[in-house]
Amino acid sequence: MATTLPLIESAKRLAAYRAVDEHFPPNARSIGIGSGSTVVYVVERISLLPRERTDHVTFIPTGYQSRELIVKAGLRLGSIDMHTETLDVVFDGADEVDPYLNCIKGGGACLFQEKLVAISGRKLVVVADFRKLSPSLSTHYAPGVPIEVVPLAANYVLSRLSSLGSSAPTIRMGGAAKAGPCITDNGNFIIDAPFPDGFIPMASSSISPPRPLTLKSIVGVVEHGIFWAGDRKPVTAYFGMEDGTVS
Ligand code: ABF
Repeated sequence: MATTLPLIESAKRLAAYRAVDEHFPPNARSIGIGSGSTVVYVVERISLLPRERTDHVTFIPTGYQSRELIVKAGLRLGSIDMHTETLDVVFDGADEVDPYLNCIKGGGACLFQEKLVAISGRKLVVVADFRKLSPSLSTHYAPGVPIEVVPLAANYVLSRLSSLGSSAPTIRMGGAAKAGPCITDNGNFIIDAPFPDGFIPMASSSISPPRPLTLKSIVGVVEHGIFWAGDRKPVTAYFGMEDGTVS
């Protein structure tokens, strides 16, 4: 059965509403808000909460889009560079999630700030529709691993990624006309690096730890889009399913 757009949007909304209902703390002080279209429903649900639960909360964005979401919802906007305490919870989307809740993120080019905010939170709650479920990272999300790189180093990083087994690493083009490279909120490029063989399955995770570490060791790489559940506080995920359930 062809998956219709309304079905996908309904699945996103179901996941987002359930996540907020189960993880927005009664005495929240600071909440991280990720990027993408599913997180739109997270903010929608939060804005439906009683004002006494949200008026005193600072909402930390992960880029221009989530900043706009927070402001338009009339919620108090903060900024990660001005925030010192641990965030109560971070809600964010993902491009691909494996059974160990490892994620590929960065399809929206916000991965650096998403990872900075995620690592600053007590827990990360991922919200996604059923299309994001994957048996092993880099097998479903065709563009591959988004990697934020310093523009000057982009060609060097491309060559290193090829030597690491990426089949066709490419600099992501931006804008409607795709006339030039996509420029992130931090002034960098994004390289999308597909790894057709996926990641070496490990007992505790579906990705091989050296691979993410290897990516970070390439000169010019600012951050990569593999969010490895093993290296951070608890991760929870909510998937809106085609049959209207949430798993
Ligand atoms: C964001 O959510 C990005 O990391 C990722 O690309 C995006 C997924 O978008 P959507 O929710 O629209 O599927 O966090």
